Amino acid sequence: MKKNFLDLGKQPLANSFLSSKSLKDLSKEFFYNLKVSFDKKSYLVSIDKPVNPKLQYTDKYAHRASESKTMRNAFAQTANTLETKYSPDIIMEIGSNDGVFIRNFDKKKVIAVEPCKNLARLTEKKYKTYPNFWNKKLAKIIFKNKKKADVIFSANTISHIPNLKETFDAIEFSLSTNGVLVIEDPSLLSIIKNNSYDQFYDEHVYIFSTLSVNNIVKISNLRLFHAEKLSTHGGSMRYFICKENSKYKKTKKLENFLRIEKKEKLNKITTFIKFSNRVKKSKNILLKIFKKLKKDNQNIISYGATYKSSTIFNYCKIGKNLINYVTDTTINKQGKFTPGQHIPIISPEKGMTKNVNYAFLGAWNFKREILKKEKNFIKRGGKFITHVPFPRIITK
Ligand code: JHZ
Repeated sequence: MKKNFLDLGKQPLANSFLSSKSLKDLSKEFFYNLKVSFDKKSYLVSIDKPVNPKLQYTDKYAHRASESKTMRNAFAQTANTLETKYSPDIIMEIGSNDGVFIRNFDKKKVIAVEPCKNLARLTEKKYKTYPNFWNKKLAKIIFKNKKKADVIFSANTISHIPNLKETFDAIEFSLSTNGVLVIEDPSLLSIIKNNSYDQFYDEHVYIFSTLSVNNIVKISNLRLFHAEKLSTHGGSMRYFICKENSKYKKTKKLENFLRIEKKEKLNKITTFIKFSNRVKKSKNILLKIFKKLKKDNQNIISYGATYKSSTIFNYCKIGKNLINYVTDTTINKQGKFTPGQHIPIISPEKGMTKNVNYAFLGAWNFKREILKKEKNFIKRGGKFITHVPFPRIITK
């Protein structure tokens, strides 16, 4: 039984950056109601009414996973660990984005699945890349005359696919007898602790907890046997899943995560109602900070045109009245406008000028990398604004 606990209002697609041409005809801008619910039976937290994936994963997909040094290093390290641990003959990635993970492997071993055609084109010359949505039909095509996968890896993708039963069924079909599925997604516990409600947007159909993953994989004859905590994306989890009858034993680490999450009451609706109240407070305090600075004639920009910040700007109604522009290193975001609030996006080279007094950390998950990069901004008196775990001004 699903119960809504959070209403983030009318939201655009977080990936729908507008060109100056599309700004002229806003009737085409798509909005949906972003409500988040909790299922008392499976403990799964999900968007109440997911958007059609065909509207989201188009050939204009903006996010490039290799854009930050932190993520390039994290993926290289993960690839190395999986290679050493499982020595896979075949490794498949679901949601290969710009190839930041697969490029660490011998190309003969790799199968990539990436439905955004602009991204699939980036890897298809070197790696076997399927420009399709992951489902059973595709799994049957891929593995028709091929040895099954020893490792299936998927970062920030499984939580994006509405039909989990079909997704996991297709994975179960594609794994070798002792093959391992390794998935990484934002951690529900970290979101609750950080008050990072911006992790809720159209693409994050699900925000997993260890408790919910443990339940949902069972419906496809899979078994969660191990979990690890990650620092990426403001707190993520890496889940290790195998076929029901394979050789892996449930680890103590996994049991510990399940215990912690029960202690933190991630299996109770009351936890999420309290979180929802904290979100409302966070919005009010953040708005107060912005309005006060603006009244004092301060120049405020935002750092990183993240999907996450689309939720914040549209929920808090932070627009061009409060933010001059957003900087982002991603070439195909530059020159565009943010979804819903239509704030211009420019390069950091153009944007991090002497006039800037405050920069909102849209990419707060890369705080360490950004503060290191922007030492000169801080030296000359520039300050950052963040909303995690509570809204405030920071310089370190
Ligand atoms: P970042 C996307 O979300 C969408 P976003 C997706 N749904 C998902 O799950 C996560 O990624 C993984 C820029 N940047 O990674 C680059 C700078 O400009 O937090 C990116 O555009 N300067 C798939 O968008 C953005 O910030 C910098 O120094 O919330 C970061 O986006 C750095 C470090 C980043 O994901």
